[in-house]
Amino acid sequence: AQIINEVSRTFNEYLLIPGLTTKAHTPDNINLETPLVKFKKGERARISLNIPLVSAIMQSVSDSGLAIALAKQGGLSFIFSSQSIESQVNMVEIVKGYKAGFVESRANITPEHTLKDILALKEKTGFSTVGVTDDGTASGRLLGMVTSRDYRVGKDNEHKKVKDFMTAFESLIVAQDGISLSAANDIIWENKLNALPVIDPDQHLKYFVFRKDYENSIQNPHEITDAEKQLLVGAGVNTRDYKERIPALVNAGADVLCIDSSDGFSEWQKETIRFVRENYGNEVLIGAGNVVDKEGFLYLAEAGADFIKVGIGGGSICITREQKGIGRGQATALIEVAAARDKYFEETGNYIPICSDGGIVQDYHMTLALAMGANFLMMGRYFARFDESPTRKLLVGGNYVKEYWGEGSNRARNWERYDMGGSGNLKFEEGVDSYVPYAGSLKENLDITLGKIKSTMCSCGVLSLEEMQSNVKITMVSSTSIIEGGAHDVILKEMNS
Ligand code: MZP
Repeated sequence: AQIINEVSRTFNEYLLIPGLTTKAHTPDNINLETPLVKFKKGERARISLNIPLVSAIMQSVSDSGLAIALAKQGGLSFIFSSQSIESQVNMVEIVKGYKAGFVESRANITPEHTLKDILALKEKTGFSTVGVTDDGTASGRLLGMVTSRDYRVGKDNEHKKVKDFMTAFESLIVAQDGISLSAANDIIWENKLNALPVIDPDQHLKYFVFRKDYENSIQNPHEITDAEKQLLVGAGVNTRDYKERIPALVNAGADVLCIDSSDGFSEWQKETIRFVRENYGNEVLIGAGNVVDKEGFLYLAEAGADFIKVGIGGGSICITREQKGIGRGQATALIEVAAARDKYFEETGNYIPICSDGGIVQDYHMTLALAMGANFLMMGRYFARFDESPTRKLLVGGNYVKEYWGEGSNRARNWERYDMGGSGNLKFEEGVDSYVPYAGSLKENLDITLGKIKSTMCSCGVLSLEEMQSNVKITMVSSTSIIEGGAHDVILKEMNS
């Protein structure tokens, strides 16, 4: 074997050194925009993000609820691929349909709630839509509230309930999957509803959108147009069923795809990218990974990846390093791949953004990763803590927690992510099932995190991520100076009380 003597390092072992802060270096002037996909010298990326954060391709992180919340803040989610094609497509459609009034809420409303309770929830959450689905699960998660058995449209008393809700909310959605358009229109006529039946290409009803003034008139059937598709959403794919999954996701309107694998330096990934290029040219955007060195980067760059993810074994729920002995300290992997990306750009004129995936623990690790050359960051643990993540919030040992499990755990059974060929199943676990501390709403937390990133950039005297990558100085720290960085040699009051 070739032995690399350089120790591979994590973010914790580095700090940023302040540069000159001028009067122009204020948080309001900081621009966090970043390219998501490759572009040629002198051109701009077809998709850029307003903030350099994406959520992990994981069951316990990226469903439509989180995707909507993050896209609204300028980031992007990759809807997890360890589910049926149909249900992944459904989640993508929910995000893309959001503008058409499809979904807006995460408050847990039960049939027991009175209108007064709901108004209080509305006040608290700022959500403006309440929804009803057939079974309260599946697509019900998007609204996660009441079932249409409780509030079926068309019966007098429930009609009243609909009316009550309408005084509190902008729109009410009742999913009645699969009803024909004419049956949907009958319901609307019979009940004198001002509702928009949203239909699929087969003219079957997907859902109604009720308007605030729903008693006034009857609207024409309404299909989601390309103008209403405003929120960005990505979707994970694997190297097994990509010939079926990719066309379905493209049809559903996914803006960008990403091959989800723990080790992306493989012919399987090259074949998957080739499938996209042969069938869609450069129209469909697809990222690949994960890699941890320049050879892996160059292989996927040459294969035609639109962005490349970096990181093996650094994820908070990941035990790949223990199980297989592969991986690399995240900071070292990132620094090497960023240098390879820059050299590749110099030589070919093609800039391929890189994403640092996994291992972010502190907010300042994000700033470090961006300064080390990441164009954007993928995080699981960070987002799993929020209200909008799809998992249960539980009270454990007196503290609120959210569930968070790895794609390589027995719970997720995402064997395609760890596929090394041969017959398909999860042969051994590479991830754990865990809890993370519950942290509240995505927006509130993200505002604080972005505030910290911007403040650090002001300290470093830079206004954009590009400037940060070229100008900032980073220093390694000894283990003793890491201790110096926390509160030390004092008796903390809260520990004593
Ligand atoms: P983190 O943000 O929780 O530290 O890491 C999230 C990343 O860990 C994911 O984006 C993915 O690359 C990786 N991951 C997901 N599941 C597993 C696993 O079960 C894993 N081992 O390593």
